[in-house]
Amino acid sequence: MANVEAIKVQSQFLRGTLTDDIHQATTSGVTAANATLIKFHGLYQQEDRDARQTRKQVGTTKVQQFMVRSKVPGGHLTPAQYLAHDSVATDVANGTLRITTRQDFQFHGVLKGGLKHTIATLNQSLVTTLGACGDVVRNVVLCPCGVSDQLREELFPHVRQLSTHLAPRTNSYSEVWLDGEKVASLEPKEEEPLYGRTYLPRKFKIGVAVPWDNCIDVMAQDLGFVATTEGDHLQGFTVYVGGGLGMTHNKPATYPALGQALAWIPPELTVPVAEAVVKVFRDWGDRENRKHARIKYLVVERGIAWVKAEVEKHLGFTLEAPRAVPIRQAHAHLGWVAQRDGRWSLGVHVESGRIADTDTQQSKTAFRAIVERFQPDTLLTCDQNIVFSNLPAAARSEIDALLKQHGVTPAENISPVRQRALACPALPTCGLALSEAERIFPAFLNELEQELEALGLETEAPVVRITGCPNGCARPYTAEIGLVGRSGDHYVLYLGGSHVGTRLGTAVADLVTLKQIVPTLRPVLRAFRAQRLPGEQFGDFCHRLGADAVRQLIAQATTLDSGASVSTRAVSHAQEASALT
Ligand code: SRM
Ligand code: SF4
Repeated sequence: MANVEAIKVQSQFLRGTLTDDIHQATTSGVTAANATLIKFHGLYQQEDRDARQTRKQVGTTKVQQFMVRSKVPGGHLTPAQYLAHDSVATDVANGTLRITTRQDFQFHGVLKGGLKHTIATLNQSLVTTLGACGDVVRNVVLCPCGVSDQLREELFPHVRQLSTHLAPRTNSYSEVWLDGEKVASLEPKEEEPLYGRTYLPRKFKIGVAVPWDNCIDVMAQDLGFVATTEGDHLQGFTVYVGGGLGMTHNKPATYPALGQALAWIPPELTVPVAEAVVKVFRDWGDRENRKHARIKYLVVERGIAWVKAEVEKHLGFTLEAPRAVPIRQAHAHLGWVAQRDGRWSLGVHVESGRIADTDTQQSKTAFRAIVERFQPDTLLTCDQNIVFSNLPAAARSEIDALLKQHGVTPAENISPVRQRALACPALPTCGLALSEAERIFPAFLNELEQELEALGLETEAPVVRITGCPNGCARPYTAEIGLVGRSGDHYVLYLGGSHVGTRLGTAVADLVTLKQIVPTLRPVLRAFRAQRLPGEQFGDFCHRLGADAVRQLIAQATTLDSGASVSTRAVSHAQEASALT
């Protein structure tokens, strides 16, 4: 058994010695076992890795800080919930709020003494952090498809039910963080009927999408539901199992995978089927090797038919065959949109999801002012953007002026390539980062925008995503251009994913320095301009050309440019990934 399994078993439903540990004033952090348990409570112990260098030079003690993740089902927040997050960011975190790639909010830089305040403030507004991280079902994501759409209204209750039904039940959360106080509608029961003492072998992710908008990357979820419709109404779901992206460099036994179609189900089976799939993972997932513990490995190794048979054993009946639901588009959800009820919603682009006040733009102040003044509901997107909904038409000009006054770029001025671009946090907070991501992304995107413009491709919107390591938090493997941190200044370049997240990219160049990424892309972009079919997207073009031809294009250009140094050898995991597409 992996060490984490023993920690879970001995923890008394995630209590450990946390109650004492968080009051221990002589240490900035918590014990190693508690550091594992707090993940289930939505917290990560971290060190500021910029400060680490100085600390090592001057020999001072390590100062631990915490990342706190709140769980926001379907990305939906009431005005009070948004404002609670805003105040925590100001009062006890590093002053920023970060929209995650799963529609949650994260705070960074919270000190141990600020944790209880953070959790209590969020709980007061009926937001929990329990189960935002850890070996449980994580936040359930949903396309914000049209705050104007009838369908979201029909889909959202499913998201809520999944979220509530699959949440951990332990009382330890309220005991440790809320001094035993329980906010009525968040009150958990002291037993874990689904999870038991060992919870799941690993994290488990669920997403709900519609065929005309895969902004949530449904095929990358452990369990994905794609709605089928009759007119404007929900008819049922085609269910996908076994998506997951994490891998380790040079370990071909680890690889990204897309979900495979399991069955079609009517809406009333959403929760029973989800529970059955989670139970199959609970009972059959690898509890020895955490690198092999995701459900994708069960699906690939035992086959989707085996998974279906196991799910049916739990359900006690046979499931219908999956229905084809071709996924057609994925939207950034930006700009003003008229709602069905006559009101309006506004999607605002947030670079890398970081809501902050800087010298050039004050999105944090602007967003707080919008929420305080107009009381909109807020939707966070899996592309790290934000949508304010239910706004009166009369508010539009005032909100536009407010955003302008605070330097927030309006949607129409965000270049197509930027709108859905994603970066993970990486340095300085993420302990697993091998390279930079969020901090270098704006400059990289500037360079890419200029290149696209120089080639006359500025209206193209290839999906670009970067991560500081191969864990895949910004989903680079389903992007059309994926950059994955290798070490320091070097990245692996993935091309050929689809614009709508239905195909994995392939690694076409390894150890590319940051400076060389755009020059490496240049010959491929030129070939795209010259040889694309009418309406063909960049990712589809790279896929049609094939990874070897793309590598050749890059190698030829590299030979011509004597200063460049790019290894185009195929990295072993790429072959695994493309074999699955
Ligand atoms: Fe992630 C671990 C950030 C979405 C795969 N992820 C981490 C940690 C907690 C680092 C750690 O374990 O010490 C990162 C915290 C960094 C920081 O300083 O904030 C982290 N992951 C994120 C977020 C914040 C990235 C973002 O840019 O928004 C996303 C939070 C989502 C949420 O609200 O729940 C985030 N992580 C993802 C996704 C994308 C998704 O789910 O759609 C993936 C790929 C899909 C998947 O799960 O396969 C992802 N994160 C991982 C993995 C690899 C898991 C694996 O199977 O190997 C790790 C490492 C681990 O779990 O050991 C990881
Ligand atoms: Fe950290 Fe890697 Fe995830 Fe980026 S992809 S947040 S570097 S774990």
